[in-house]
Amino acid sequence: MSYTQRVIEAVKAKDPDQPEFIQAVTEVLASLEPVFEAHPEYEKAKLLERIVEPERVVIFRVPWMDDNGEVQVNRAFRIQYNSALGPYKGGLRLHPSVNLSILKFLGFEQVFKNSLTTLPMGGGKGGCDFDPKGKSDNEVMRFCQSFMTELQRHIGPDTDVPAGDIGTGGREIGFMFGQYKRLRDEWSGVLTGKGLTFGGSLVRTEATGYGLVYLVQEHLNCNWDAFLGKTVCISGSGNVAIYAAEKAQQLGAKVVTLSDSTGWIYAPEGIDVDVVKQIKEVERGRISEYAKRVEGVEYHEGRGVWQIKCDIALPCATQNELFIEDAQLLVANGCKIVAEGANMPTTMDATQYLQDNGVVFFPGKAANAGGVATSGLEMSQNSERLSWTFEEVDKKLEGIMKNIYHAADDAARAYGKEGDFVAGANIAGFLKVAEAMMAQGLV
Ligand code: NDP
Ligand code: 2IT
Repeated sequence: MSYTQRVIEAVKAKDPDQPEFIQAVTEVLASLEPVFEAHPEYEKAKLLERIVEPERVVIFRVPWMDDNGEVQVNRAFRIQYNSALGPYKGGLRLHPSVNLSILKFLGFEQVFKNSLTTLPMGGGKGGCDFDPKGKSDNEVMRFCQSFMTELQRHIGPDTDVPAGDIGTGGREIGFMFGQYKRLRDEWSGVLTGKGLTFGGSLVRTEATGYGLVYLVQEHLNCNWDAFLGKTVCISGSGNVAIYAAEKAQQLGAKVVTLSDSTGWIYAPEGIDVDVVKQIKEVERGRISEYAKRVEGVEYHEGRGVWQIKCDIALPCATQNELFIEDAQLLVANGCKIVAEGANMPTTMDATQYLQDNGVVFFPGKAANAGGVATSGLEMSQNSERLSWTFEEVDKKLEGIMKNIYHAADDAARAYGKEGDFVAGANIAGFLKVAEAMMAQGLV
């Protein structure tokens, strides 16, 4: 058995109850085989055994009181995965499904994603099984304050810098920042995704979706092609989905689908992003509302966006939302590119099927890195007590995404896997972390 296979088996034996974590480890390690053939010193240093184990995991309770005066208790986590490249960096997910397996998969992926950005950021992830849906602003505030009352002991601008993820947007980051500042008596860039009046960066809201489209655009441009005239299917209707749709349409594509956990819409003439923003960002409503407000739009309960014919598919909702049956439909309908706006939305067999059938596939750790990259730019601006213009940040974001595309492309070629952006992104992201860990000794 190869070194990578042995480590995968060891992870399965040690954490059999963590399916998402096992999936993420398997997907990364399986593509690293050629790296260990070229670098036997990594195996001797037990680099993989160290890399799959988080440096630290904090689990804590979050007690808070709801609007009826009833006590609620949630379970929260912060996974400080790897600090070889910089302070732990990664989002906070607020969703009832949150557990150790999901956060370990996200933290593990984040290590390599952050490495690909070329900015000095280690990897981390956190969150809580709290569901912000249906809660009042006051309940969300009380939850965020209680959550930060414990989390503040473990984070800091040079230690660990959390940000948003599913269920955590500007409102939640604002409440958390306020509580951190109050408890520590310190204004610092300890969180990213802050409001623009208190240290947030322009473009951070748009960054993940825009970055996703910039990366695909670079691929198209390198192949004498463009977004202009393309039909795009997107899943989700949150932060990533909305700004992916906005940028794709700015570049002349037509985005025809969006979804949420209740249902999905098909808009043959293209989505009106302003209407989606009003429903999702302002009213915190359901995507079904869209079909009530815009003529000629179908709404369906359940899942189903991947059955719509498209050139480019951008899964932007959550993990494991694009299955082998969906991959078969996409291929049958002539889809040419799948790029992951979400983290690990495509199952392993679906990814394999897409790649085997000539679809160019961009994994999340490359394609959605624009969000955390812009968080890195927010940290830089906070450190120098300055804020850059929209154009400046947007240009830097575009440059970083182009760079990630070529880093993944080059690494794939260098290791005999031309066109395999999964292998390329994993190898390019891993090598930098590996080199840094080797240089820093046995820690
Ligand atoms: P949001 O909370 O803004 O939106 C999430 C969207 O996905 C909503 O439409 C939500 O529907 C849907 N969704 C969430 N969970 C499920 C589920 N279990 N089943 C079906 N639909 C679901 O989150 P983001 O847009 O920020 O995040 C989306 C994805 O992108 C996640 O995988 C996240 O990790 C990833 N990501 C986010 C970054 C960021 O900067 N925000 C950066 C990089 C990656 P509903 O409202 O019904 O729950
Ligand atoms: O998955 C991700 O990269 C994020 N949720 C963004 C993390 C960040 O620190 O901006």
